[in-house]
Amino acid sequence: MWEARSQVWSAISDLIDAGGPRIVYQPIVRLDTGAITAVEALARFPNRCGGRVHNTEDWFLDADQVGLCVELEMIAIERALDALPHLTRGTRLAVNASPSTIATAIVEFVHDLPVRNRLIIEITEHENCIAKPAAMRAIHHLRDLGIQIAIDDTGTGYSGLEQLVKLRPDIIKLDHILTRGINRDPARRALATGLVQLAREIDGTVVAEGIETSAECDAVIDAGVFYGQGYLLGKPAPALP
Ligand code: G
Ligand code: MN
Repeated sequence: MWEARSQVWSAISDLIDAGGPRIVYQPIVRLDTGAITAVEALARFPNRCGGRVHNTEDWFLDADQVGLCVELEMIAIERALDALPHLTRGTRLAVNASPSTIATAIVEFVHDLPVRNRLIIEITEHENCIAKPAAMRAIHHLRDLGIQIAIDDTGTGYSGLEQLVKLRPDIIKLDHILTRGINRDPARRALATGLVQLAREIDGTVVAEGIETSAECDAVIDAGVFYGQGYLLGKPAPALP
């Protein structure tokens, strides 16, 4: 057990020492014009760790188990921010961060960032953010600095309705599970429409994630969603779109 943990710890600290994960960028698009409004930075890892098959989520789960999650997220964010000076005018850069990282490391890091008002922080769903006062304080602070807050993967994990009404995020990202087949499912359409209405009330916008077909794209537009992301609109790629 101890041996296994120490192997995981070594694999992750080696990766951090080597500069962290690779970063790819995926466009977030205005659905009526096709214009790119933002780019999400996504971390990409070796697909094996110590002989085991490992996806991105496995790497972050392992890091969490050995107490390196904040370090791993921060190095991914630092690498992602390399793109900030190269972004096209008027586009924003979205990075992913868990409530623990937001509570402990992000504020200090972004404080001296010159173009921080072009940053979006997507809160990932693995922990309950609203139950963490330090994360909530940090989120207020980030907003005061001009940073937009998105709730990632809305509809799954902790990214639920209570979080939406308490955080009142600038951006609600509709999880791809809810976008998948939305053209064939009135229940998914009703959820999307409801979130659009909620977004209006809180002065936010909805981004539909994981749009793969034009039928899904048409259905989210019909539901009143303005922005989208997904393989149909642009795949994650090493260069900025
Ligand atoms: O958790 P988050 O929403 O930040 O992660 C997005 C993940 O979904 C990335 O790993 C990205 O590569 C993947 N992704 C992006 N667009 C699509 C899509 O259209 N379909 C599917 N299945 N996955 C997607
Ligand atoms: Mn995300």
